Amino acid sequence: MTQQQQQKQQSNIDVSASLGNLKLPFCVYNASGPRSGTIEALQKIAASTSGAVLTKSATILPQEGNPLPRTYHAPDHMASFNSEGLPNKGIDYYIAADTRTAVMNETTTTAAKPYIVSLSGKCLEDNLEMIRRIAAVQHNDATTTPKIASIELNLACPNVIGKPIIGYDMDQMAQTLQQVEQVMGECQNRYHSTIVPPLGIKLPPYLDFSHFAQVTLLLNQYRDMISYVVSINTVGNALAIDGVDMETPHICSNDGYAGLSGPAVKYTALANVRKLRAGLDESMAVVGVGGIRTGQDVYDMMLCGATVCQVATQHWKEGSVCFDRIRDELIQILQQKGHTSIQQVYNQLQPYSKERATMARQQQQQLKQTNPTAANKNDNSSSIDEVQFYKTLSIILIMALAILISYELKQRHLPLSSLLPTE
Ligand code: RRO
Repeated sequence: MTQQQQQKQQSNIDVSASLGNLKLPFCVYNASGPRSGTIEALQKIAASTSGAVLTKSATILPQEGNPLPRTYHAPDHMASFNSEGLPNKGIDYYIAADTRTAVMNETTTTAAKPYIVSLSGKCLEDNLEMIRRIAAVQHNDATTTPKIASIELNLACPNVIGKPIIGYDMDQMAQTLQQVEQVMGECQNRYHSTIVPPLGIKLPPYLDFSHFAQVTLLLNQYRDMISYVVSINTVGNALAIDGVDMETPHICSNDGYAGLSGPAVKYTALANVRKLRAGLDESMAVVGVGGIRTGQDVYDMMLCGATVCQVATQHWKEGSVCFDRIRDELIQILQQKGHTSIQQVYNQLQPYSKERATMARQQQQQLKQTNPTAANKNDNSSSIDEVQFYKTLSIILIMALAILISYELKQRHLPLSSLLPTE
């Protein structure tokens, strides 16, 4: 197939998605957190391929966050740490009509993308007040102002010193959901039903099956209010230390304890998405987030039952160009697998079977013969093969050198000891 034909086929592959009643031109967007705290940062997301624009979690008032240094990237690129402590410009900044207009005017794609506001109040009353303000501001909007398409209520921030993660306390979470339902109902009555945007709930990672059972039982009771859940927030209270030089944590705030993100958490995120998808009412979508770097990572999340995905750490490190790259990679995978739409992958993870393992090995071998470059990309062992190759090459070179030296010594009638340094 020529490059032109390939491009034409690629453009026919549908990577758009619906999240509740939101339409996303691309099924991947930014996570709340890195590069989402200012109008300038949000404009870059709006101008990119990202399927939506999501703000940093807001508190009622602007705040600076925890003291620096409060972030750390491990040198192996597998893990990142943050104890940001909710630095943000305050809810009024993110919901102002001027902000939304300035941000969303940067959107260059023909399809509109949603503007979503994340909330992480310091207490329940703060979250309720922010929901009231969103309803009020949308009520006063001009028809041309881009809407706040959804609210992501963050019940999982690990970095507010002295405040436990709400998502781990089922009683507190139940009380929060009950109060939010009441306030959303009040706003709908006061204004108009479409004024209060659909709600997503951001969850912490769960590690025990009994916790998945508890949280899904609770969330299912609010199926009429919750459009989607976002899983996972960072793995709370991880510790990165500099044991070589400083013998201290890398991060100053909160005694060094910080939220863990990046590729290391991808496996926990996949499990959370799969367990939530299995336990939640079908009417609620699951947004997959945690360790997504590549198109393959998105594909894996979709297999586990994510409807759309968010990118946090990779967006932090690479900037908004990551969305273009991930989109291209995802389209290529879909094309290779013969899919015409990302929706065909949704929740399609199959149980392990020996037959599938054999089939996969055979497919990989075939691909190696027909397209070695693509096969290498799919095959994690290729880099291991490369290391093995260079090891063998080094041994051969060392042996050749030894033979050459011993030959030279023989020619000159010198003993081996003549190579040793003299006093
Ligand atoms: O700002 C933060 O410290 C932060 C938040 Br709100 C969050 O939800 N998750 C995280 O890892 N850091």
